Amino acid sequence: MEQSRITSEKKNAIIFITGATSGIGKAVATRFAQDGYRLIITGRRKELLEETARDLALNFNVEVLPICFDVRKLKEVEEAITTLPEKWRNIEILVNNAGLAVGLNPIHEGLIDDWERMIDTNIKGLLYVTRQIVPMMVKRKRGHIINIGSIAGKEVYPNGNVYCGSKFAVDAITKGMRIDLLPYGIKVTQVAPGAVETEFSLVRFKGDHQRASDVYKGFTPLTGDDVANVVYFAATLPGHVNIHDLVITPAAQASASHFLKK
Ligand code: NDP
Ligand code: 8X3
Repeated sequence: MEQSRITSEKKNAIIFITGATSGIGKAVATRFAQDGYRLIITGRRKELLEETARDLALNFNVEVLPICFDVRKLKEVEEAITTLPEKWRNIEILVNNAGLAVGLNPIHEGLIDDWERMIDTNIKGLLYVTRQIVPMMVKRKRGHIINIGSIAGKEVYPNGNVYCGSKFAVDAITKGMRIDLLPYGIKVTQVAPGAVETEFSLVRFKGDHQRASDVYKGFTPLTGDDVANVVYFAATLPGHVNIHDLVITPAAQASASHFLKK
């Protein structure tokens, strides 16, 4: 009874997903669209974002608002969120997904620009978006924030240094959010995946397709849909239930750096 009340209430709800032009974010948007949620989707690649919005609206008969901005740019984030039309302001679920790894170098050979891109996107970008959206949730005394962390935020692997650091930060920030937002009835969840085959490795290896596809050779990686199903599950539990933290890996992955490869 409780479950169905909450589920039907949530069906008209608005879900805000950062980084929905590909991979996990796009799969999350699709999963929620399938069940009739209203979506705000974001990303930097304007054409791709608008095409994604059109496809989702058409295929699932839902309202989709695409807003194009770079999570690293505070002014763009503020402008995008403060100017949301009135009917899009009651955001029920925020999925902080936009993120990336750039490079895989030992610390003494790391490129400062790579480090800054990861820190600015994965930590500061997540904070900029959260800071704009959460006061609206606090005011309404409801909401759910789902941060996409990583197994790299649980364990460090060789050459993962700064990417791992950025995801350890997401892990800590998620815990802090949960404590601070407790009085306002806002749930906070982290979903921390292992290897998921998306554009992630292509971005990490700066467009080197061979290196990117080698990452997933010899085992079956997760898909964006696998992670989206878990996000959906966490988001649609009854009101009194919250998942704090969920690590999901391919069956062939036992830790950040242990894989069973054929
Ligand atoms: P993708 O590269 O496929 O997707 C990343 C998304 O983030 C894209 O939509 C991209 O959109 C967006 N994005 C990146 N930088 C910015 C930015 N500065 N401003 C706005 N949007 C941005 O990778 P995944 O789907 O795999 O990654 C999604 C999240 O999952 C990331 O946080 C990643 O760290 C995490 N993760 C991934 C794992 C994996 O193995 N793939 C495992 C564990 C966690 P656009 O380029 O249009 O801006
Ligand atoms: C992405 C997974 O293991 O490449 O967060 O860091 S990993």
